[in-house]
Amino acid sequence: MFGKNVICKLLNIQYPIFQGGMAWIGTAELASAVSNAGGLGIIGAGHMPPDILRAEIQKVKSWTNKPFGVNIMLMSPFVKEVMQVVVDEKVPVVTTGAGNPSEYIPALKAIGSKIIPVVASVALAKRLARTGVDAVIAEGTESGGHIGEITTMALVPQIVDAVDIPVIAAGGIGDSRGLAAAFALGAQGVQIGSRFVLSKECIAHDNYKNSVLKAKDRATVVTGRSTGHPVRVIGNKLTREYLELEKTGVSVDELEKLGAGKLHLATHKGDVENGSVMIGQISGLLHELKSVDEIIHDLVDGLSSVMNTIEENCK
Ligand code: TUI
Repeated sequence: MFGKNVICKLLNIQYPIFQGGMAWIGTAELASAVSNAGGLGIIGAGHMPPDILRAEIQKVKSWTNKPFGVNIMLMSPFVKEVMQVVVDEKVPVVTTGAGNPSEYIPALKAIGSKIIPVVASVALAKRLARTGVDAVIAEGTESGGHIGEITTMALVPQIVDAVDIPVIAAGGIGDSRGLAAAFALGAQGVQIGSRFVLSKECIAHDNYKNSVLKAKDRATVVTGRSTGHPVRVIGNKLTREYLELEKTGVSVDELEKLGAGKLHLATHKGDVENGSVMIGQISGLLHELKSVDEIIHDLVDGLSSVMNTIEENCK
């Protein structure tokens, strides 16, 4: 299976399944486990300083000899330095998020990295396809963390029709049905975040995992629409305060002050009331903690039953 899949051939991986490069959560532990299981593990650089990122990359290199990636958050204050680290370390795959990575593409291509930006619109997908990126990740608004406006269902086929490079679907994919749906929309691969948060290898605090386990379909809210940087998180004390402040029309600076350090507070300190529990809408579907290996095998093994269901409905 997947012997002819263009993403598997492009990246030399077994399954066209990326683990979203989540800040503070996509550590060397999770990324190496996903790569060892045949997917593409991705270190989430988030706001990481360059020396910490270099150490994470070196850990992944010592824990797997399979391809892996780094996600660079383009709003990071260290973006230039972390780009230099991925170039120095010759990271095989670089994904980017939260912006336009055009200025960094020549340096990444020069060292042979595959560059696969996350996009949330057709316009940016088309612009980046012209700059020679290897594929794009079309991320719907169902995703956790920093998001765009368009749903995965609407975004993926529009991007598939607009570009002639491979498309990886992201946002709202949690099981084999989501994987098959992504293929049905024309994507050649998927990126999955929330499902991997509920893995044994993920180092997030138990309180973080438990609040994801408890989450139902309407558990998440979107903060930061007024700042132009919407973020999907589980509704809690912090989001109630934040959304109240947004209504009063305080400055972006004030809102950013309230948000600072809150992801780490939740992922590492386990304060899921005052911290930021970034997760996708699909968390309502996720009820179990499993190993990365089991998650990947469930996704792949479940495909044939989904195909049968599709055939039954088409008879
Ligand atoms: O980047 C993400 N998700 C993230 S990054 C993150 S770290 C963070 N920490 C604290 C506060 C806020 C964020 C948490 N989650 N996903 C990829 C993604 N990229 N989603 C949406 C976009 C995007 C949005 C606009 C990509 C490009 C874009 O275009 C800008 C332009 O110039 O056209």
